[in-house]
Amino acid sequence: MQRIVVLAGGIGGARFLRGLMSAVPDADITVIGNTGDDIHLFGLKVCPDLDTVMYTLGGGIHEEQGWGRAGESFAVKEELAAYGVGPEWFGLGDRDFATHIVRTQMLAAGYPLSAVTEALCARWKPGVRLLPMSDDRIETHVLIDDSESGDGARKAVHFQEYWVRMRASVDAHAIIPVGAEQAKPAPGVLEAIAAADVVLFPPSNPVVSVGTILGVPGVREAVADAAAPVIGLSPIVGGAPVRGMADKVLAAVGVESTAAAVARHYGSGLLDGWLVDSVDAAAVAEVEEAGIRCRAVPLMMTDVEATAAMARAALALAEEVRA
Ligand code: FO1
Repeated sequence: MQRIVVLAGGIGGARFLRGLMSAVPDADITVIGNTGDDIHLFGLKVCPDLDTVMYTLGGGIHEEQGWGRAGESFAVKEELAAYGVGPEWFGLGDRDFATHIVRTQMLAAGYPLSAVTEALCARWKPGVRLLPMSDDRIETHVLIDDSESGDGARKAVHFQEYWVRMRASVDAHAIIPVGAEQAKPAPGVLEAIAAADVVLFPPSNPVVSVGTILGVPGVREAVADAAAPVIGLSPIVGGAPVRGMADKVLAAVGVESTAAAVARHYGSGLLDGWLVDSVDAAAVAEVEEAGIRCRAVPLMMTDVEATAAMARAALALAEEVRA
């Protein structure tokens, strides 16, 4: 059975996984999920990217939105707002609240996040092994101009505040994964990478999703040293992110929003192969000059079959690299 490890962010990662599972239903898939987007709200621990993968693969996701639960209601949020308790800009629904209550209760009882995630997945049966990148708390913060100070000062805001409240409308000067330096990979993460037949970077955000996972001490090295081919799919098509605001956080780390620049950002030390969209076919030569095998194929995840075709192309490129 083919062992596949996927480093996944939220919506893009989850949708890619659905295509991958349709392409290779018998594969043994381990997902290493980003937890840098995690946020503590109302005393509860919210893990957006883990939940997005769990709900998407488990059939509970709000399909159009890509995050949160289908058939959601917002009575708790409205009641909190009536007490003047926010933040009002973050949409936590009633069904979703239950997940965060169970998670927080288990964490308070002493279970690590990896065990809690396994327990939540016992209900959702996502069909993959979902591991948080770390059991330790890591929170991505974004350095922006402090518009109120007027003297050129900067301030750090939580990633969710930058992404959801501010819609990445101001420049990000730096991305800071608070806590990463002291963090350890969760149990099973390094072992899964070492035992993989192929490692995939889905078209997730290269900075705040895949980049944050690689930033957990030991993970980047494990991927670089993996015997398996490492294949990525570009989240940038025609010079712009397919979804989300990846261009803002790429600029913060000095990377242009092009498919080739993102491949060079990961580098040939990590990547063996890179898929760009057909519209970026001209970038293939540039990526190959950087020492990374590259192919141009359609990369729009319009439906499960189109996404499965992307996954098959990634696995075919892995075979080519291996040969
Ligand atoms: N994204 C939004 O654009 N607005 C929200 O209010 C929002 C709430 C939310 C609640 C739970 C959850 O699991 C995800 C949520 N997201 C929301 C998505 C999330 O902010 C980001 O898309 C990811 O963190 C980036 O991967």
